[in-house]
Amino acid sequence: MAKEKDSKETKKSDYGSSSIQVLEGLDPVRKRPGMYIGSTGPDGLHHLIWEIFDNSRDEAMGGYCDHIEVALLPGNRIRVVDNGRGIPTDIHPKTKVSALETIMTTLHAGGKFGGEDSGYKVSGGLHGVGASVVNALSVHTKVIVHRDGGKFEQEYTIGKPKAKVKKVGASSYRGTIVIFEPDIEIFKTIEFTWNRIVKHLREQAYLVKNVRITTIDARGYDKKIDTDSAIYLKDLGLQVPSQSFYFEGGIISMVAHYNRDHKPVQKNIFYVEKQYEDVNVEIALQYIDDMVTNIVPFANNIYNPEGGMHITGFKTALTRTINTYNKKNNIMKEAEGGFTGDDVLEGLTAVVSVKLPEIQFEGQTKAKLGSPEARGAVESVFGEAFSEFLEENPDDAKTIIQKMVLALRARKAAKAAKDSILRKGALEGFTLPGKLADCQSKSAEESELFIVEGDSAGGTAKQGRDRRTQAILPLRGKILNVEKSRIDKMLASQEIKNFVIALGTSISDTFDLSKIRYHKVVIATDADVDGSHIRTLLLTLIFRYFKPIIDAGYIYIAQPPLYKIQQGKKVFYTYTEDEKNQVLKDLGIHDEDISEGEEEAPEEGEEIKAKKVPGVKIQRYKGLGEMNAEELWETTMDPTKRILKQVTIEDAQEADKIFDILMGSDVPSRKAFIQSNAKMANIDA
Ligand code: 0RA
Repeated sequence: MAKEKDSKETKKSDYGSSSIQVLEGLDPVRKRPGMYIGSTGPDGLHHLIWEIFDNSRDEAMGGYCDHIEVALLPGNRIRVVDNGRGIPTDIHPKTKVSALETIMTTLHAGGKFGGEDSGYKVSGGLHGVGASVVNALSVHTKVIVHRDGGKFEQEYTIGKPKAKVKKVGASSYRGTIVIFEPDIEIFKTIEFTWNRIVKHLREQAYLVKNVRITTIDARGYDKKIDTDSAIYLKDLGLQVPSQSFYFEGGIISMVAHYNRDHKPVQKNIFYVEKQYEDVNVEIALQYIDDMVTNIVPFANNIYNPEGGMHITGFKTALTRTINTYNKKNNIMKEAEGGFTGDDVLEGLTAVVSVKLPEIQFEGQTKAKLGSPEARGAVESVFGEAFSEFLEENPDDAKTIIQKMVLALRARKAAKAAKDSILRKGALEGFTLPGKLADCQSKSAEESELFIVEGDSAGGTAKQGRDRRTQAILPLRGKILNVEKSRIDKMLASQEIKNFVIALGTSISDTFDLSKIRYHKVVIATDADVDGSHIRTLLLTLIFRYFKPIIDAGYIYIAQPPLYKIQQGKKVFYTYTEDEKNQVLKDLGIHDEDISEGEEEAPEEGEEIKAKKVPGVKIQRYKGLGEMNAEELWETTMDPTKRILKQVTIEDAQEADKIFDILMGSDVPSRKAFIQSNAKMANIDA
């Protein structure tokens, strides 16, 4: 903590305890924790840290604090320290208790929620309700405040003060220390993820420049740590993991970090920070020599994976500014038709961060910013500043626009190719592919399409299926040779064309979900490298071109069993390692009965592994091809017995990312990915 400085005090003298509004007690938080922290799973658990950290971060954004430390302590405790003004400890006129107590025990209370003259007004909306929520969900909380020459403290048990705020000594420091232990009754399992905390805090350090953010993982430290008197634990020199972040450049550093392994097409990173009415807009961007777009949106320092109003405004202004500049300077006549939104996004890395007093998100999560005023503010601030940037950096403007011309040409070529494919009616489904063994039913609702790997698995599945409702489409193994996803290139692959025709929906402009021929599309590839490649490719294709099918819940992944266990006439299929062990136990078989080694030497190319147990045969399946038709039906296709995993957008997104790494032009990432996955060689989507 820093020594107390007078200059900090005078900055907001009216910001004492009187601006704190009082709302209600904490019972609702314990009754419905999900309402306040999103969930009581790992997300909610980590949210507690962000919530306490946010208060310190807001102090930093107000210019009152420049070092924050988040420590993981033994016994599931978290400790957050800052060198800000310290939570006021004087008596609140309305409640007659100290401001500290009010902030810690009253819902929605805190300087940040006060009136016009309260501190930096940034809260995360619904979930930004602060320290009292964390207090309510913790078995034990302690706050230590250094302020006004004294050291004060108060402790709480599930949100209730154990005693009044006490002055426990003198102090020449300023700042706040909060230590809390989440309540196991609420969270069931308490497991903090170090990497997740590091990632979040690094992101925050970019967003709040010139603030040092330290984190330290002292969970495994076996001697006592004096968490009451120590200030920053990092200074104690404990031999435990720690990280420290400080970025002078803020989001400029963030863009540079994202682009670190890429060739930039512009020399100078664009940057603007400006207030527009109530909205603060901060944007940094740089184009790289690649096709991918990476726009990273934040609203009040909360990441918005689905974008929202700020991103809409950003894209509008970007397209308009580029087209205006190009027209005026006539860099590329070819672009007379104008660049589309897609043309100007290729190869763009941008961080768009807005801050606004009354924030609204769309839907239940904070994934998408809803506040309409953010749109106009970004459009105006960014449009003006980016236009200026282009004028002032004509070399950068030229290389950026040249890159966009490439995108425009590729787009036009792809459209021509696609149009010709579509015109030929190749996808209209008049002629179903010969490889498809269709089902008899014409009702999509009851029909299922199984996509299997290779003709041999296709043959088995054809014999094993219920031909009335189940169709089989075998795909040839090596279909991965699809270049980066221009639609014409995708459709040049016969295997993919077969899949699209079998679906019946067509693709792109002519896509029509209502024409889908199966309400269950089941990807049933093997559990080996090739199998996961094909699965990844299919999920990527579906994610990029058939997202509504995922949204409709029609895409599934088959879950064939891992083991077949046979004892005499009894047969058990088990789908997990645990299940297998349970079955063996039920059969009265113990570990010592199982000897290592193959029961029968596997033939070449065959992957049956067996363990020796007298009288019992344990067979491990590696692929569907190892099963006969009856087994395949019983374990994987029979609707009354099989397990299907419904694919979510997140699964598909993940596959898309992996696909990008495997197939994309980002060579360093691909190398890193392949190296780090070489052992497993199993890209599970
Ligand atoms: C209310 C008013 C003031 C500061 C704070 C809250 C405050 C809260 C937290 C939580 C963690 N660290 C914090 N630092 C400050 C302003 C007090 C003043 O005017 O001096």
